[in-house]
Amino acid sequence: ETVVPLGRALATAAARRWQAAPLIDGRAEPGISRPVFDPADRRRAVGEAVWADPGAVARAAAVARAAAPGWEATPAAGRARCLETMADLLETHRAELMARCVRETGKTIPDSVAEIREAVDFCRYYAARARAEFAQPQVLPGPTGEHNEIELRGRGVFACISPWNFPLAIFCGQVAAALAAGNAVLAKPAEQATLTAARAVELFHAAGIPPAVLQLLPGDAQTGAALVARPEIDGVAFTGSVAAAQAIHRVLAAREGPILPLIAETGGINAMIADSSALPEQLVTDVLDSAFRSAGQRCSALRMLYLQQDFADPVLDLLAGAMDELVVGDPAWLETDIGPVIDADAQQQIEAHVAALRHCGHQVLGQGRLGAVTANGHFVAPVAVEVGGIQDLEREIFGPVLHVARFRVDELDRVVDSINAAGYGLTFGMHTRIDSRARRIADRVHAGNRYVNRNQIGAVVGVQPFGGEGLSGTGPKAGGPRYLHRFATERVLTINTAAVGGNASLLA
Ligand code: UN1
Repeated sequence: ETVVPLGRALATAAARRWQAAPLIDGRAEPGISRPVFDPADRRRAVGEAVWADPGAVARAAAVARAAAPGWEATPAAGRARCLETMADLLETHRAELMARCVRETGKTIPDSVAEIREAVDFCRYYAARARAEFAQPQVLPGPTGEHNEIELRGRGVFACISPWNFPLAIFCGQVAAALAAGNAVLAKPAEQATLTAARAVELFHAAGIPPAVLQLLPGDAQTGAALVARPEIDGVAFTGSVAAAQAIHRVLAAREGPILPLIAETGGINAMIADSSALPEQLVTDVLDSAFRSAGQRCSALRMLYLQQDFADPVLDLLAGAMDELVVGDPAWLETDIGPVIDADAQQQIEAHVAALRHCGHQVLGQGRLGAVTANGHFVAPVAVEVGGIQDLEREIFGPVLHVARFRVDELDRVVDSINAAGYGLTFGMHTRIDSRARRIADRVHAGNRYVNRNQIGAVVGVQPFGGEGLSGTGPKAGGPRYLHRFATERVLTINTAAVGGNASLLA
């Protein structure tokens, strides 16, 4: 296959050549095709998607059920090799994948580079975990005259339901984990990110994953509902909103038959605390990154910044000045800091939230620079708004909106209590030069990923395993050593080696 440069790949979007359709046993199913619009310019269709109806979901589920035992029986090293080939293909096809991330989901060029890197890392990391843990049983110590071993095996068929905000990284991460653990996969990408997922599935197949083992079901919540209701599935991996995770949980709970695992990675109302020993320039840099990178459309993003009151004014002055320099514009331009938000609905919700805070007299800082180019897209200027504290935020606002509150140092523990009381537990940031305080506060905060004196986004696969507690997710963490266990079942084999006649030959 020819490798296309980024410029040509971006131009392909204008020609509407990108397609997504239900891919069942390697065959694209026809159906009503819907145009997919560029969030940076809603007049521009960048491709077309056919959504999977309940019939397509049922056909794919039957194919997956039949294919699952063969994939489970494929040695872990063979499964791992396919994922390593996939990682190589992602790198070879970097430009065209980046173009899809940019034009389909409005990701900036740096964010699109990070997408590819994270997708590659997930494939390689889970391949390595499969080789380490799934290749052979682990012998357990026990009494003499007895042999005990434990092994990890695939569960069967996994439904992987992924979000639009990491159209390649999380899509590939879920799929790679399920495949590495020995499962057949029914992949349902978010309705706003089907074109990127469709290309990823083609590459998985080119890497050697059998078409019956990985099938694509583009669609919306109805497609997802049809999928989680299928009797053929043995588990669900979901990343997205808390409300959608709870809905899936209810559907699974109402089913007859075995109790199925749900791996849920959901949202957060993530906080950062900065005391007045923090370095203001470092703090402002990290706040800009954490709150506004990816237009704030990360579950890890900073939403609630607590500043010690005796240095809040100078920090807010610096922050407002820096925010005014952020360039909001076409994500394909290198100088753009903030691209569009995903769609009209997202834009409207964010704008309504900010308008409501303004209406209640909250002070709004910083505007960003909205260029003329933004008139036809779903662009939102970054803002920071002063509020009383995290208790004023009813839900996660998924956009470039930072909330700020001031605290006195004797209120520090109360601030931590209110962060914990919000019920989420994804990321947390602490900026201080008092080492003992950093550790003490980090210890008290219920959050899966805690960061000291740096930004609180961009967890690196295998280095910072990522995932939350409470309303933020079920764990164990993606990109961590135990993630594949959620996609697997454990089997123990016990042999009486002292039995009359001897069973030692069973151990051969
Ligand atoms: C998400 O936004 O859905 O650390 C999760 C980070 C990313 C977040 C991914 N791993 O910023």
